[in-house]
Amino acid sequence: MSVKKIAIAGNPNVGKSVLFNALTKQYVAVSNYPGTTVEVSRGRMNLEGEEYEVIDTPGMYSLYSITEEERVARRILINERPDIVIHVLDAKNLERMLLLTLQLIEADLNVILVLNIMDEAVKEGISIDASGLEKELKIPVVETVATAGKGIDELKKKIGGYGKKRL
Ligand SMILES: Nc1nc2c(ncn2[C@@H]2O[C@H](COP(=O)(O)OP(=O)(O)O)[C@@H](O)[C@H]2O)c(=O)[nH]1
Ligand SMILES: [Mg+2]
Repeated sequence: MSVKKIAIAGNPNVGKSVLFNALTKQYVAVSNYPGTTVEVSRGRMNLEGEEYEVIDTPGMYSLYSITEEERVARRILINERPDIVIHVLDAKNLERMLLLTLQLIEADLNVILVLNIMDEAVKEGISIDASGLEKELKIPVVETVATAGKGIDELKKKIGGYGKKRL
């Protein structure tokens, strides 16, 4: 059985690595991306009998890369063609960060949108119509608090569902 690939992508400091650790737990390998000094972590996750490789990609603001980190992230997304891309964003900065979601969708990637740091968003009085966003973007959307493990089970369900429907 072939191993499906999941890339976790998004701006720096949105909780990608916390989410990566919540999904993978063990068998994590950290190495420099070939020809660069940028470190990329790869781990394994088993979900409903399906084996996945999970990749924690370097922070990126745009798919049209400027920094070496962004170039590595782009190469992983475009050259490695992961089966699923989890776009993690900071729910407090939803509008600004949705641009990258749209770029990922336009690049024909299978995107799951994770609205992370919902705890702080709620404290700031921000409420998000996640199901409206799902309908509008036509991709799965999950609200999470990665540091508290909230929403991780729902994310796993969406990953499993994506596997059955689209891959
Ligand atoms: N309050 C809150 N902080 C979070 C959450 N997820 C991540 N963080 C914090 O955000 C910071 C950046 O997380 P990290 O996973 O390193 O972000 P990355 O740069 O996207 O990999 C860390 O201090 C985390 O503890 C969350 O859901 N809520
Ligand atoms: Mg990180």
